[in-house]
Amino acid sequence: VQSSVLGFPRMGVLRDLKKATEAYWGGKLSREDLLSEGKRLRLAHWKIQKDAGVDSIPSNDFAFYDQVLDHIQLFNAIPERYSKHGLDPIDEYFAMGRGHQKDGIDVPSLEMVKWFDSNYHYVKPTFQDGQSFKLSADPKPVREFLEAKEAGITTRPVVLGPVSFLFLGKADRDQSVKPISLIQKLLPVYKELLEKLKQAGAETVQIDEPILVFDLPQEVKDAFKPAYEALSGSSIPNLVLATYFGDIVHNFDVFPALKNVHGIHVDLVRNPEQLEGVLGQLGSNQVLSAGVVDGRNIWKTNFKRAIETVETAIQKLGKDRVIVATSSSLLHVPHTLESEKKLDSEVKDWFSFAVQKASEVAVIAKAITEGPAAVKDLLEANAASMKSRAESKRTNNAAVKDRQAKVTPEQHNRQSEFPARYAAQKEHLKLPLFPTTTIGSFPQTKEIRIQRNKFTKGDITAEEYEKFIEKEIDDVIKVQDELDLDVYVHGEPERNDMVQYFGERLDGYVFTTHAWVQSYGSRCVRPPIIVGDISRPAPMTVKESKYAASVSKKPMKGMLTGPITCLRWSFPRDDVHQSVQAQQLALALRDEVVDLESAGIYVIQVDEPALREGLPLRKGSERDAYLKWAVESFRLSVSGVKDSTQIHSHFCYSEFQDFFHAIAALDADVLSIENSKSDAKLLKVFVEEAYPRHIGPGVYDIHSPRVPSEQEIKDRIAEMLQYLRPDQLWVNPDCGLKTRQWAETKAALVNMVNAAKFYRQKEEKA
Ligand code: THG
Ligand code: ZN
Repeated sequence: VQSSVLGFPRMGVLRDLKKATEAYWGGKLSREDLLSEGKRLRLAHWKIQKDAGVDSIPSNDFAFYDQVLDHIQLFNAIPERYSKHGLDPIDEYFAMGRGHQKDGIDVPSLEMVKWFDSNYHYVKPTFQDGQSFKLSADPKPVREFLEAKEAGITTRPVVLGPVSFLFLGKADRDQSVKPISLIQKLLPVYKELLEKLKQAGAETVQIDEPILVFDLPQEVKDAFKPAYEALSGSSIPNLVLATYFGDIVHNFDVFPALKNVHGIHVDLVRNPEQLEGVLGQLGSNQVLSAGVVDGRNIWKTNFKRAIETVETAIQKLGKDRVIVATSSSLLHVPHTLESEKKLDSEVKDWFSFAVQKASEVAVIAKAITEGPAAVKDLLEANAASMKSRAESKRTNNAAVKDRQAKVTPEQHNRQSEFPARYAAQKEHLKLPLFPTTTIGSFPQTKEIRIQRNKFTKGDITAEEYEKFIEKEIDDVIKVQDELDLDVYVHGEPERNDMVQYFGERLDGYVFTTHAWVQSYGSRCVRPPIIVGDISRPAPMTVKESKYAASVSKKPMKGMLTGPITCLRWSFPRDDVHQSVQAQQLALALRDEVVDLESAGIYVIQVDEPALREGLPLRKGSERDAYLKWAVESFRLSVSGVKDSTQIHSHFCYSEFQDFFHAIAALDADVLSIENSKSDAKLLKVFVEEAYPRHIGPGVYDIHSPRVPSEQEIKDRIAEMLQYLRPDQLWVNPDCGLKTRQWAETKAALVNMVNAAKFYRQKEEKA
């Protein structure tokens, strides 16, 4: 059998690509040097996979910003507002990815959205009424295939399939075109591309149609037939059609339309149970690419189990018709475990990052092709790692399991219903009408990053760092005094990424030094890893919040990240259901919430920005089950406090209509939501559903440095009051202020507080 990798991370060992692109954007690296850095990385990554023994090595998986954006340029689906300036192709590309504000040009970026249920974001294609397509002059997949060929490596180019490319896009603003209706116009361009690849020497192309894991509208399903009839024949390379992040059983009616493709790839890590059905659907010559090495998580593959899965397929298809593959692109895992010098050797032995996973597919294929004896030592070492993990003390914590067994239904409920809580909070907090607050973070200045780095490196002592943080807190409190806000925050100067911050303070987690994963463009995250049962050895945020409360004359808001977000933005365990891990996190956070209350913090915000992205990709029972345990874990985390303590939560998106009941079920006393860019009509759902609690729809957009005028904010509040009661409305920006500068932050907040005061006085007179 052959081995294959569906895509490799492109950042490089030390986030080389991030550094190069950011240097280029900052004018510190030439275009030529940027392009050659891209080439160096591609060659390095092909070579790693070749040396690992991978048979089918991907090309065109590299992207300077995002692989979907590459296709927008490849097919010339570039809105005119980007193309009309005559920018160099790479600058036009970055303009779509991140906007362009210089040389007299001012265009915002295209929209960026989450890639399926991952923490990666892709750039959403936008189509025009009357959209046409044209293959770019020097098509990137062909160029990169030839580049690899020249280096002596024959690759399997990866392209996003036509149906997914359209379905993952949308009509451009003010346009009404239905993307899928463009299929006939798009196909000739795909055909031309595939023919060019064949002429260049590509025998096989990986064509990704991951949307097959969704529930698809009929007209989208119907588009597969003309698409894959057009993309077949002797002038076209063999196609391996790849799906991932779910099963495709519900879309088996599309299979007849795929009869001309050479092979089908399925994710057997996420959905091993689909194997049997898929085997039954394959045509008599079709190949199965079996995704048995997890592309989304960092766990070492269980060779025994993977080999058994592949053998099941071989029994039906024979060795020539099965490929051993990663479940998805390895884009979602860090580059190499080799860089982790500080990881405890016990746990390090359980992990596998992209470089190691490339070896895993090759070893599994070899074990099958040549027999287990050929890789005896590797199989034995793997079995030993599996055993070590299963039996480790780090994995199992009896006290945590015991506590989980004792969780009662009442622990998910506050002491009283909202009206009684509100009465107690009113008495206790004495907040005015239209209370003003911010979402948590204040600008993270260069100085903060410098001091944090010094502390991490040991250049300053813990005491010096603590003094520095206290001074930063003093400063933001002074600012809030001057602004006359009503509920203060401490500004979070001590935190880097919030999930990383909490992961570093919880038992059951380990964290890495170099394990970065691309989140979007040049931005990366370093997810902490959940290895075992989670518990909280000591308070995590109480020191800073308590200090802040001690120097502030108004209520101080404690700031926590909720259990679902901690779970989803970490690498979770794969040996325990996610609901169990979420409950463990919830219990740890519950203790933190109670400790904050005991320390005199009576407003506590627990954020769940990842709640929505965790929704299973298909509607139905799986979604309902997720929402049940997700909501329960949030409620468990916040319900240990008195009625007089006010629980807030914040959501970074305004598309909550389809998911309103889950948000309502959180039972948070105050909900702040990102609404500043959307129509206030979206708030109608709160009226229709008779939502009783309090809401702070963002009154201005923090994603831009623009300072909104007082009048603008007043107008915004007026719109909101068409839907929300005056006693229900909070006034706040639409998200944290971490990425903003101080000058614009203060100016905007002055206007915001004045606008709130205007309505407060008006209401008091009435
Ligand atoms: N944390 C985590 N995941 C996330 C977000 C987060 N996923 C969704 C969304 N927020 C993604 N947004 C970002 C925003 C900024 C950065 C990364 C993801 C970012 N990263 C720094 C960089 O790449 O330079 C590194 C940060 C660090 O030093 O820790 O700026 O908020 N987990
Ligand atoms: Zn937000």
